[in-house]
Amino acid sequence: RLSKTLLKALNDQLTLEANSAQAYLMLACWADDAMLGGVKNFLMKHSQEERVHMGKIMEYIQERGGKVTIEALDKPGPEPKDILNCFEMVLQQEITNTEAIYKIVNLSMEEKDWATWNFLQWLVNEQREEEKLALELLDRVKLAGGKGMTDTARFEFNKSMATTS
Ligand code: OFO
Repeated sequence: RLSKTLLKALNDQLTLEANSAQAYLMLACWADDAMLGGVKNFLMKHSQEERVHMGKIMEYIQERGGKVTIEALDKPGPEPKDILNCFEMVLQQEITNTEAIYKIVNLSMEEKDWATWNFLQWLVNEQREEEKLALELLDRVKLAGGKGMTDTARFEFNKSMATTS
């Protein structure tokens, strides 16, 4: 059985994943408005990934006999100022998610709940990948000119994002 503390932490994480999905959705809509269809595709895929994380946590809580609580979501925002700011927000969000997951990993260790610890390793690996990708993309935006990107660089970057996942 999950302890009360771990159950609460996992439910909070479930909400955080759902909020991350909302935040990616907001960024995707901003990209659409900014005529960045490739960037939008990428952000939409990531919004879905966050929903997958949410679903996995939900299944895990239920598998351990815990009660899932579905909370209201936060309004994401404000929208990014420009393409550089958009990818800075992506990286910051992933870092925040990683930190939250590490806290639950610590908790599971303290409680010697090895099943939860083991389950969380999947998320730890997932976050390592996501932070790596977010860092790479931020570098790519900077190399393409960052805030001062020319229209051509913007076009090329957007095109390359359509196939990035
Ligand atoms: Fe972006 O990964 Fe979930 O937490």
